[in-house]
This record gives sequence, C-alpha cells and structure tokens, in this order.
Amino acid sequence: MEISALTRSVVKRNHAVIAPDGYVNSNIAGWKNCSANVIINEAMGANFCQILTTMNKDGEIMGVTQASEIFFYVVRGKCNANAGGGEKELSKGHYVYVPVETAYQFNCEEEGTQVLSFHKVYEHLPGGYSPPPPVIFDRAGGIDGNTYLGDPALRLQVLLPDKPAFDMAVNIFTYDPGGHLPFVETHIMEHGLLYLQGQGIYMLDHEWYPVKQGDSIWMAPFCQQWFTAMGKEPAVYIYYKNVNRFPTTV
Ligand code: UGY
Ligand code: MN
Repeated sequence: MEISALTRSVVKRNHAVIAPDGYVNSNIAGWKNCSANVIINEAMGANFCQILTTMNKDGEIMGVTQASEIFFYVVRGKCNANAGGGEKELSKGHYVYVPVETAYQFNCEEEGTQVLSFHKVYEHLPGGYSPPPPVIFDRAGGIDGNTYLGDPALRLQVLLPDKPAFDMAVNIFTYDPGGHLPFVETHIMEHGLLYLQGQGIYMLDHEWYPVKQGDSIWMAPFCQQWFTAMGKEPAVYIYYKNVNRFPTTV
C-alpha cells in the first residue's frame, strides 16, 4: 500500500525537487481548459518561472508577453501554435520561443497534450544596440547532440542560438546509464529542469536525491550540482539557464 504522507519532493533555501505527486493546479488568465502547475517561481526564491501545463479538451494557452519572454516545449501530444504572426502544428519535441511584447496562442489537438514553459524577465542589452530575439519555431529532433566535455556518454543539445541577444538558454542533456557530470558544478547561473526520460541520482548542495522522468528540479545560483544516470535507458532532462548578462550590480 502506498502511504500518501510520503513524497520525494523537497523545497529548500537554494534548491527544490518537485515530483508530480504534489501538483496542485493554478488558474492562469487566458489559459483555458488547462491544468497548469507552477513548479518554480519567485515565491520559491527563483528568478524565473517553470510551468507544466496539461491541456484538456478544447485547451487553449493564450496571451501577450509583457516584460517576460517565454520558451514553450511540447512534452507530449499535439497542438497548433501561433506566435508573432507565424503558425505551426506542434508535436512532442517541438518548441517555440516567444520574445517580449508578442502575442501567442496554442490550441490543443489531442487531449492530454503537455507543454513545459520557462518564463524570464528579459534583460535588454545595455545601450539598446541589439533588438530582442525574434520568435523561433523549431524541434529538438533536428538538433545535434554534441558530446559534452569529451565524454561520449554525455550529449548536449542547445535549443536556442548562442548569441548575445539571448539571455536564456534551454538545453537537453542526455546521459547514458552510468554517465555523470564530470565535476561538481558551482556557478552563478540558475537552473530549472524537467526529466523527460530515465532516472538517476542528483546531488544538490551535498544532499542526494533519486530522481526520474516527470520530476522537476530548481537550482538557485551557486547551488552545487552533480548527476549520474542509473537504470537501463539514458536519462534525459531539459533545462533552463540564464546566460549572457553580467550579473553584478555593485
Ligand atoms: O549547463 C550547465 O550548467 C549544466 N551542465 N548543468 C547541469 O546539468 N546541472
Ligand atoms: Mn549547471
């Protein structure tokens, strides 16, 4: 018998592990017939937001970005997407980057379609010499997984262009069973991630967590991090990282 008083989820000062068993839905204006779970946001201490939305019958995700850009990724199912005048049919692995001040609309074509989104207040480049990035429609399946730091057990797909106009990176990290980060990372950049496949052990600030498909993790700036994949299939997670801005204000 499962005991409902137990969970693997934890929320700490500088990291969180959120398993789906703890989800409670929120209502988001303009997002209709959807179950939206705000997994990470400022209330937790983060500087960005991660939402996992399940679209029910006639589900619709609609709005106009203001100060925040949004990256949408289809985890499963099918939907139709409009953003900045462009329109596309999306299925698993397709994604859309919506810059600031841009209208977007997603309509569910298959009940149960799940969409992950990362939201961040866009930091304009000083001097205003570079415009914000454009809308991007793409799919992860078309992006090469480059070997990470010389280890063929680790592959990294970089979903957004590595250009100064972008202040957000979203990557997909694949680890073969037994593959692991080559060192404990200690860095100022923040992460939000969702496990798309597999399982393993994450070390967050010297605490050890078993994690698997469906789990999310928040890592605050300087949260120390290390991961190793376990099991019979590769472990795969998609993650957010703030990039390309000088973070010091003093
Ligand atoms: O990009 C990164 O910092 C990445 N290697 N971190 C992580 O997967 N925890
Ligand atoms: Mn990292």
